[in-house]
Amino acid sequence: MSEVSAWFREKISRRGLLWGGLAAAGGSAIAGTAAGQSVHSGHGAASAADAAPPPAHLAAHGSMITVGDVDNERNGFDPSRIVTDWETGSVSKLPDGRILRTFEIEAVDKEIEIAPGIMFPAWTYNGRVPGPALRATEGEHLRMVFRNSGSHPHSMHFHGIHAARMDGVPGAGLIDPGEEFVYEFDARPFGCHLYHCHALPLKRHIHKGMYGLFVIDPDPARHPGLADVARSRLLGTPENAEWQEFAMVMNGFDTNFDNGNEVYAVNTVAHAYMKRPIRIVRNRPVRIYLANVVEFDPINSFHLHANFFDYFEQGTTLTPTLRTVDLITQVQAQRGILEFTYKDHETGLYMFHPHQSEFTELGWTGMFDVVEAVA
Ligand SMILES: [Cu+2]
Repeated sequence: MSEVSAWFREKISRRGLLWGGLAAAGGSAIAGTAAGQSVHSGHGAASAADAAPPPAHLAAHGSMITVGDVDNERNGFDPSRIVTDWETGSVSKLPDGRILRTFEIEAVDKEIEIAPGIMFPAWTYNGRVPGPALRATEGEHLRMVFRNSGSHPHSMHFHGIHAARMDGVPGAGLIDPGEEFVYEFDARPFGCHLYHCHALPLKRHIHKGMYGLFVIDPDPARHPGLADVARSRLLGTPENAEWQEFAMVMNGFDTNFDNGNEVYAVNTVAHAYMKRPIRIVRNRPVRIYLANVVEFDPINSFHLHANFFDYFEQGTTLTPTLRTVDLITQVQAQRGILEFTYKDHETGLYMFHPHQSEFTELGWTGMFDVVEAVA
């Protein structure tokens, strides 16, 4: 058989078996771990302030999205909450007056449900995938207290600037189960960064779920020419409060360990934002912190429907690196900030998805529900 036809047959089978009405089969042919699991239905997703109720027509069979609901409560995290949930740690003052920001992160083995009835034996930071979206301000001193309660040696490798001995491997090295290590460094440069485990085999440790956003907001005092822009990014300022900010990590899951993904998503749960669209207020600007951590596939992308956005590659500039685009591509570990508004649009549902149709159909697609101001 030619390579091409084998490839085609495989794509058809993974898509056809999992999605649409056939999902009632429980996905057991797709996910080894899902064999014998019943399809979960009737679990209402925990309500989130920014999540709209599922549009009836999308919940129907045959709409090319997963059937049934993931049990967010059992997972211990809800994509509708993760998308706005920033972890800011605890703050104290150093003797020299600078801010010390401390984060506590624990590696935990945990089986999570990534699509209705499809369980995945994940390795997590703080019991969630992606791990907590860490957020700090440029110039602060950061202390990352990492405890490994998992079954394998892990580490934390931060994208950012730090000493060799604070690197997640080599440098600090691997942290064994039961051990603790404290990573310490200053928060720089500002931007939309990433952290992940650096244990080998790297692709396994990453695709099992050990990654998260690491956002460093710009300090307006350090950017006099663009202080207003910097303030709009700085969490906690009135200028920032106007923005609707979302944390999105594009990820994928190899459920049968064949070095290919069977399920794709943004923030882990297939089609979560199709079933519960992300509500945005029409006349307020939107900012997305977006990272790609998909393993096995070289690139991912983000396409916005009916609109265009400005893009800040890696988030390390205060002026856009791309203007007026409706699609960006990201290789593995690439990330950036998207800014846009729907203020001149009519209200309604606007889709976002990668432009790799296969990823879209296998779970990575969502909707914004653009509404007038909410009282
Ligand atoms: Cu690891």
